[in-house]
Amino acid sequence: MVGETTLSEDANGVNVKVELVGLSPGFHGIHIHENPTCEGPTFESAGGHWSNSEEAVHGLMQPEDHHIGDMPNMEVEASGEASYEYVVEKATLQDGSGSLFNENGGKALIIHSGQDDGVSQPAGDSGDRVACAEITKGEKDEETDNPAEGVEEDQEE
Ligand SMILES: [Cu+2]
Ligand SMILES: [Zn+2]
Repeated sequence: MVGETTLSEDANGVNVKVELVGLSPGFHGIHIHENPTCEGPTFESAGGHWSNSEEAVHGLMQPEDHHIGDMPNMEVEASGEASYEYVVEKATLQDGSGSLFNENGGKALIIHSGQDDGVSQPAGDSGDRVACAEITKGEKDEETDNPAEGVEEDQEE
């Protein structure tokens, strides 16, 4: 897989754009996880979902507060290509409440093997972590290689 992630400040939060090729067709869970660390092949190093509230639970379909890092599924076309865009509300690339650089100095964008059902804990039953991009301040064009799975993802801010 080869992909590129672009993050930009939006009036309503942080705009997350992902362009990639080489992922299996269908729906894939995609979230912002709490640590800016992508160590393959399992990417457990990225930790759980980014949450800035004790009460938050997983899933955009939850009636109560959900993880700030929860996002809708990414749809990959039959060709293996995907073009994804979503604005993460209450998030910011600047300092202060909801900053992606609070706590651990950054975050990680993770794509899963399966679909996020929007309600199951802790991650929507979306399966293995198949791609990871580190989100850190001031480092552009960072690449994360996973020799074990041939995963490669570029990330820009
Ligand atoms: Cu995830
Ligand atoms: Zn979540």
